[in-house]
Amino acid sequence: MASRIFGSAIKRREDPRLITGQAKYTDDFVLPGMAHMAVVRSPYAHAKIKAIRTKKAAAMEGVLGVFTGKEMKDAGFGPIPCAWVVPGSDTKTPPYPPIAIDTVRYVGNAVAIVVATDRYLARDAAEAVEVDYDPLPAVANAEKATAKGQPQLHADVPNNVCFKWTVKGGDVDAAFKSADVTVKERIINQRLVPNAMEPRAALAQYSSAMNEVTLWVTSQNPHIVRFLLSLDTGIPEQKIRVIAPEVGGGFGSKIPHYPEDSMVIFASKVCGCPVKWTETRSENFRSTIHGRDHIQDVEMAAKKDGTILAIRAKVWANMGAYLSTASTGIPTILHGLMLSGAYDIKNIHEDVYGVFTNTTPTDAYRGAGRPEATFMVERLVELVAAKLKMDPADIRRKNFIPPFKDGHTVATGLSYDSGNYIAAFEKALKMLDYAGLRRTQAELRRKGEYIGIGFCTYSEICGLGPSQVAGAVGFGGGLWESAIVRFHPSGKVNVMVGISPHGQGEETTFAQIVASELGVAVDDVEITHGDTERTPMGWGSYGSRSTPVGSGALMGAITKIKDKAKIVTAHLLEAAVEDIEYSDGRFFVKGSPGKFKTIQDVALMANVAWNYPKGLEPGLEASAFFDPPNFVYPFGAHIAVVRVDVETGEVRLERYVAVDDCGRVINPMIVEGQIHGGIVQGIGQALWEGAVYDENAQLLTGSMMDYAIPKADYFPLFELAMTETPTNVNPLGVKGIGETGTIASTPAVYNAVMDALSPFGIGKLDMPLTPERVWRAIQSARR
Ligand code: MCN
Repeated sequence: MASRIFGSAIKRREDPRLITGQAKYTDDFVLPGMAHMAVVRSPYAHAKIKAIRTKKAAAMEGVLGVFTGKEMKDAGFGPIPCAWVVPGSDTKTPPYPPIAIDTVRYVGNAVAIVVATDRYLARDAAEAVEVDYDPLPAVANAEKATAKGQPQLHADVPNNVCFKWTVKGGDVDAAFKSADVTVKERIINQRLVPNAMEPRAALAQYSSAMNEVTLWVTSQNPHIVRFLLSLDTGIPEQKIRVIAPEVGGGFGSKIPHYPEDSMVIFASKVCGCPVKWTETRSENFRSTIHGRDHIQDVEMAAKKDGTILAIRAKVWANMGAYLSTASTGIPTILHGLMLSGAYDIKNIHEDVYGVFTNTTPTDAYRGAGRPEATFMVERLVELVAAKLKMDPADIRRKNFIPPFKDGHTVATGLSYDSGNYIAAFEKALKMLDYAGLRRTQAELRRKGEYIGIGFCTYSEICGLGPSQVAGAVGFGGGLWESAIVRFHPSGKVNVMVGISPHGQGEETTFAQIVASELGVAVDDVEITHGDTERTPMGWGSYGSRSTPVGSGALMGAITKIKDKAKIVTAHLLEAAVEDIEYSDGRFFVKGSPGKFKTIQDVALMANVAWNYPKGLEPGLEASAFFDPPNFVYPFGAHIAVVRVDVETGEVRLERYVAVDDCGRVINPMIVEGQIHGGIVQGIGQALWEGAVYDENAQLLTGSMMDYAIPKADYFPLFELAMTETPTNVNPLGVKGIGETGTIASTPAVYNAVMDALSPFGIGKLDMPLTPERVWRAIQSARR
């Protein structure tokens, strides 16, 4: 029984409450005497604040108070801390006041807050707050912002350069000199706006008698938020309880500790009542972090036979106006170190400039750094193939890192855990019938119909940990996880974990692990997460780390439970502990499988402790911590087939084949769901999504009317398959899967569109590949 639970597609236990409206999100909480907060935000991208007149708003019905940044500062609330300072880069971390004090630096920057008895009164009063601005010139483009004479965002950050960071391996100059071919490209990896279904929200209940606070907040990592709040609110960490109740998606955008977290705590403190803030969708566009936004100048060198020799790149990464929690790590560690992708590229050199601009701060958005790296490499590989007139499948075959099980070190210094790239790729090609499809493509072209086939073969870094590396790369926290497994007398189990899933399904998969390992029914296992008072410390759910790292902690606790159960069983069966074995839910005496105790028998006896080994602690509960020895590196091959309507420029997805490898799979249905969502999100970037700022750094795409996110009916059924290459960095051999789809699908679809357009001589277009952009390119090619 037991072994079948791990690896089976049981239904997500989270879903009934989610689809019947019984789940409780932050905005659903209503506390007695609760007030509401609205935020006055800057309409200017860059301006001095000359005056803030609050009298009129303060006098409005129901208004409890109107507060400015200065008042918050005077009350002891400090700047929002950045948790990642890139080592060796002289990172500038100018203060990020939760409410701007004398200067606003992006559209949406908070200027004042209003607290009122009702949400709508608060918003009306926020409109009555009068702010006099002295507008300043603004800049939104990261490369431009570094030029002389451009607006300066922060006094002590010359040319707006937040950091310069370099990654180097091998000898790039020599490789370029010895190359037969080189290719060059400027890639704009455009800015994206995360749009979780549930916008952000925060509700604070502060107690002045105790100087303690409970914060309900839309967070992917409540323990990190608590730690950071202890640094900027002046409330000691043990007095802060952070609860992430149901969280309706995050995709990275709910990692940061946001200004509004501090604002509601401040407001609750000064108003003496609980205070809630819930973001509107248009606030989400301006004030929740954005993702990507790289300008990349890239080159690749290769031999005539297609052997890739080197990559050289210079990247301007737009950090926005301030540093968000994890922002500096994205274009450096998670991007720059991954430039080898799935290939054996011996020489790599990249310079990354992190740049402040008058835009919303950027931070992690699904994939975070790896989509930007993968797109770069996958484009360069295609360009080299085109120049050498090589089949894009063959150039990949030629350059893959050969299969490995126990580590492979790439030029950037990372040691990949395990991989078999060629196997995943060949499987995908077979599913597609690649040769047949190329023939079909040629026939269609003769009829004036244009389909394109696009590849992405990737390797990505996730399962973020170990902590030592976190420290070495400048991350201000740890990257281990912890878990507590508690058996009740009835044999039922409570598991408390430090991770904080928000849609991914670990309440189901972690119960599957406990059930498989200990011989209890899945439904007898309850998983608790997302509350700093009810769960042990954890560093959060992002970087597809909950399963690879979190399951390591869970397995540690399970092992301790098994060890103790053996002692109890030995006592009950009057046998030696060394003779007790465990299999399929039974603890038995070696050689006599009929003489056994179940975990439920043991749980009862351990809890009542009537007939119990002398000196052994009662109870059946264990806690464990797990710090992995390395990251994990899932990989795979995605292939998109698109049809371009040359009269309208519309791109339609005809087929999508994906073979992914995340090591051992706990729940194939959940894994498929993760891949589906990821693929859709990545295709959003390729075809439709993009945040656009004008020359005054006004956000032109500030609503769903101007920013297109994908809809289900745009897609064919995805054809998915897996290969299984376990990792040896955690006890279960599992790698993460939460981001692979997003990382792989953008280049796969982009490459497919370029393939379709190749008869027109079109080799490059900026994303998103909207019908208008594609149509214009075809028109000008025809002319
Ligand atoms: N899983 C599995 N077998 C494996 C690997 C994973 O069964 N070998 C299961 C896991 O147990 C879990 C799910 O797949 O149920 C995803 O696990 P994992 O890859 O560990 O990713 P995380 O749980 O750490 O989630 C983070 C990842 C990221 S970084 C983003 S961004 C993202 C994503 O997950 N945001 C999401 N998927 C999301 N899905 C939803 N619904 N909402 C988001 O905000």
